Amino acid sequence: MKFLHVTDTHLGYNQYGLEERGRDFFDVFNEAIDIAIENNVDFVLHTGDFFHTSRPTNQTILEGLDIIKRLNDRKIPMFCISGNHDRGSQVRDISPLSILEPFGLNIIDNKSIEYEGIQISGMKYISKAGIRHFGGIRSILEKLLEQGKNSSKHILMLHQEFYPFFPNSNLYMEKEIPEGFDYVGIGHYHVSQKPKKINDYTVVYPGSTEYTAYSEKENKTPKGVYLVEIQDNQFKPEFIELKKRRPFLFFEFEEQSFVEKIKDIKEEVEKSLSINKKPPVVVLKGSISEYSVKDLIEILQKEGLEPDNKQILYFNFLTSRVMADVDSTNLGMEMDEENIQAELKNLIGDDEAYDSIRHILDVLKGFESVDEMKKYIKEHGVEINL
Ligand SMILES: [Mn+2]
Repeated sequence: MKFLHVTDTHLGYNQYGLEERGRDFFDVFNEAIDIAIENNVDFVLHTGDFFHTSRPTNQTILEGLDIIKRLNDRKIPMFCISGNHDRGSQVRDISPLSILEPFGLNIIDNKSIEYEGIQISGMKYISKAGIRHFGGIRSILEKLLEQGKNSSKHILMLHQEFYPFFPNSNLYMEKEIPEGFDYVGIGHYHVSQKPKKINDYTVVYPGSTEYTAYSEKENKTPKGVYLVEIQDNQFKPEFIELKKRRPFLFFEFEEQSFVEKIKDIKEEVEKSLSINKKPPVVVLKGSISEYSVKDLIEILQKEGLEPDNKQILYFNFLTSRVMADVDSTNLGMEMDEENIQAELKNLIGDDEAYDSIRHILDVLKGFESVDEMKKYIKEHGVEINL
């Protein structure tokens, strides 16, 4: 018996507003499916964030259906849970994964099923505010464990912020996950981890299939999936690297010697192009005081370095201003959702208040207009269900 464990595919994420980045997420998801098919697996596990948003575009839904169809054609079922990105607002709408359900996707949100002698349980992502409300997740997991008490092979699928991967989390695996499960597959943390034995179960974090936000730590670990063999009630996970991911090249620079960096950048880009088909994203990190990001881009252009989809896909500047210039703080900083959340957390300064506000924002994201929101509040009051 064999299965493939993939997670955090974030289908539909056009990072930096680029369609090419959207294609990248689709490419690596398909590469994972290729691996499943080549290895003749019995099923595929997906531990959340199949889609990047709870409102994928029609194009993205079609791409999701394409993935499911490829597996259906080979009679390989996929078992999936909802992550924080694709669970739906919970107030206004259901998870977008439900669209794929009639076409064969098996959603294991807070339930347990038996498949060819293997018990498969899953819990959809619960926010920090939700965890406080329930007083942890152990009681939910105990109920799932109970449903598979006669099985010697019990898989648990989770998408949660466990300590120490999320240093602010107070969810501890040893405390929250009861003994009795055999394989605990977890999504949400995008940096892949070596399988680890905790209590009597094996914990596996495959990590995301692509980068959703650049981090140096993440760039040092390969992107991939786990191929898991079940032999004599033992789970044997083997990491398989995904080769179709977009290469990211990282450079730290000093403003004064920026021009000198260009030689390094050119060399590394060439090296990357000789190994990878895809032109790289070039990440440039440094402090600036006299120049703006626009100035730096002009310097690069003069040297013939320009994003053109042949040599370099995109320049991602991670810059901070050294001078106390209020208007230009973080100029050019990549303001994606994770950065905005970090800024907001800083501003609020209180973890609990931040979690509640983030939860409310998540709910509000599900409304398409202010009128719609007003109507909802009028009908239901302002109490927001966790
Ligand atoms: Mn994710």
